[in-house]
Amino acid sequence: MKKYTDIHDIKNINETIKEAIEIKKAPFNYKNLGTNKTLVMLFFNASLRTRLSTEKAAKNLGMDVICLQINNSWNLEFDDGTIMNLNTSEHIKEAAKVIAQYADIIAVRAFPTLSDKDKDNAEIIIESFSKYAKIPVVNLESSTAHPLQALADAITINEFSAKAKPKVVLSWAPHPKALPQSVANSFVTMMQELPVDLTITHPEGYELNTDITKNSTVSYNQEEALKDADFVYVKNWSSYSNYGKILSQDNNWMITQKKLNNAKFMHCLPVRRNVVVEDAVLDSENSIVINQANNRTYAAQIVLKKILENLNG
Ligand code: AN0
Ligand code: CP
Repeated sequence: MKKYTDIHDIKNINETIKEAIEIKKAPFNYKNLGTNKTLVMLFFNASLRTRLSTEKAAKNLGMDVICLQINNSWNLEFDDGTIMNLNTSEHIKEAAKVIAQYADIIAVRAFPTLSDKDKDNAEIIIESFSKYAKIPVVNLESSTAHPLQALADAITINEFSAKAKPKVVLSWAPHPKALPQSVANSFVTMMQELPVDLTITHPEGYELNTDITKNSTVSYNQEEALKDADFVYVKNWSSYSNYGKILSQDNNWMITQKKLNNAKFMHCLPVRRNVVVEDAVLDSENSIVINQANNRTYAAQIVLKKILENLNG
């Protein structure tokens, strides 16, 4: 694997899920693979799971890890030809090339603006790192995607699935802040690659990018969508058509124990209790959110392993 900015960078997803489950059984088996290799992680935004699980994964493979919270660094310019006499101190052309002197792999978290749709869709930040650093880039959640989360979610569904083709429902939930579509986008893209029966449910106006949802089933009726679900993945996102806007905070969309029935509850975390989902669900046996968080390590580890194998030739 040359990079992991997109789910489709994985050649065989079902095979990769199985490999990740194998690595989970013996996480230190490839301790020599990352010797004398450095992962630099750059965070433009907050993180708990991604920051810790990716570092853990890299260390399991014997890598060195350097982490930089980019707001403690210089403000970067991404536009070409700008007269940089305002807020930005350093251009991405220099910054990316400099980081590549210290890193063998760069991992970047950069959330969308949620105000400039074209800029967000162009994935300016992650694409600029790829373009100028010329070393493998790993997406730690970008403007439109969170592919490591989706891989961890796929591993978790595989582990908990009792059926050959489980019914998986992605349900929108209310949230007081405008959030990216990234997690939902990557989850949908991943589910489309797996043997699952996917239904997406959200209020009108919350349609995801149709280039992503393609022919997936979409329903505005949550109750109907949740019927006979095996896995219910809950996530808020802001409107894509009315870009970045909060159109509804209708708490009838919150997930309750009654709505969940016997399905497994999934969420990428962090989650707002009693806004997105009621306490009873998170505190029940049906919640597998901690298993998902644990699998973030093995998702990152299988991805880094494949990139290192490619680097080592
Ligand atoms: C972010 C989001 O929705 O994309 C990160 C989730 C992993 N969530 C929040 O900012 C609450
Ligand atoms: N799920 C996830 O990516 O969590 P963090 O934002 O804490 O990294």
